[in-house]
Amino acid sequence: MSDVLVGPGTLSVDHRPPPGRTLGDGRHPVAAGQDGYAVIYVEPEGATPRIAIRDFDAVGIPCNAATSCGVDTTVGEDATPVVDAHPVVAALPDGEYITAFVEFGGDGDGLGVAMQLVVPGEATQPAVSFMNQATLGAQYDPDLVWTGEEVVGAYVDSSNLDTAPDIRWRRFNNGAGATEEVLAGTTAAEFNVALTATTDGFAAAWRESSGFEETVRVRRYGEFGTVEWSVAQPFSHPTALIVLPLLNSTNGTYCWCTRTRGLTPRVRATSDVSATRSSTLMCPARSKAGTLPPKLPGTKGM
Ligand SMILES: [Ca+2]
Repeated sequence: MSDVLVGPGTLSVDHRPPPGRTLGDGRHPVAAGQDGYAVIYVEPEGATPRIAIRDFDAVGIPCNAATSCGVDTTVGEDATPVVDAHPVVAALPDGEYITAFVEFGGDGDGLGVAMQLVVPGEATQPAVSFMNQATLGAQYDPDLVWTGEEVVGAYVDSSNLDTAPDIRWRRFNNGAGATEEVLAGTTAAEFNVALTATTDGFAAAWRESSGFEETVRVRRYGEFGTVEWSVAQPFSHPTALIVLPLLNSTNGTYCWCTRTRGLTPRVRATSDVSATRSSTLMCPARSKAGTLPPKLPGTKGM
């Protein structure tokens, strides 16, 4: 194996360091499908930050013009991405990718969540549309998932001034979006939503914060309705840095990483059978070069 740059290498100009690239904090900056996988990232240092996607074939070879796949395709050329665009991507079954990112001004009021279909190898990409329907104030931090039948998107919404920040979600089928719905809209602060496909639908996990109390909630939308459960964050702290819910539903186990300032990062898991079965599975020691982290039970494909 060898490391591969996701985009062309750039040189320094006028003794300034070359521009950098970041994956952002989106839950799914990488997506794999039947034909390969793609990485979406931000080049934040231009007058307008640039979002780009690089696709690889099924065995990991970077696609290029010779293989008729896209090379470092710009996403959102007709939009205004922000530095904290936190782009995400989901692979579609026809070799295309659906992307989402945060941009400014395009929805008519402040930040909004833009979506764009990416067709590898095409010189002209489809136009941007918007995931959010309510546009008042800021909509940001999206996630996307392909369920096998449709695209589901979710994002943080601040259009309801009494309860914001909330989380809304929306289904998309063949490019048409259904009416958006409130996924979490209490007076607590809901944020950091993550999505995953399940055997009969999808599941969402998010953080809920009220005062000094914090809870991770998980809701599963399936063939037989919805199931929701939650787990209090035992390591909640006012200076907690971030929680990244990492969902894996192959065996009903849902994991996330808790990173709290001054404490060891922890990976926790819960099952939709019973929230009381949640437990701390791993407290990773400082990694040694060449040492793989221990495997979590049932976390294949996260
Ligand atoms: Ca807006």
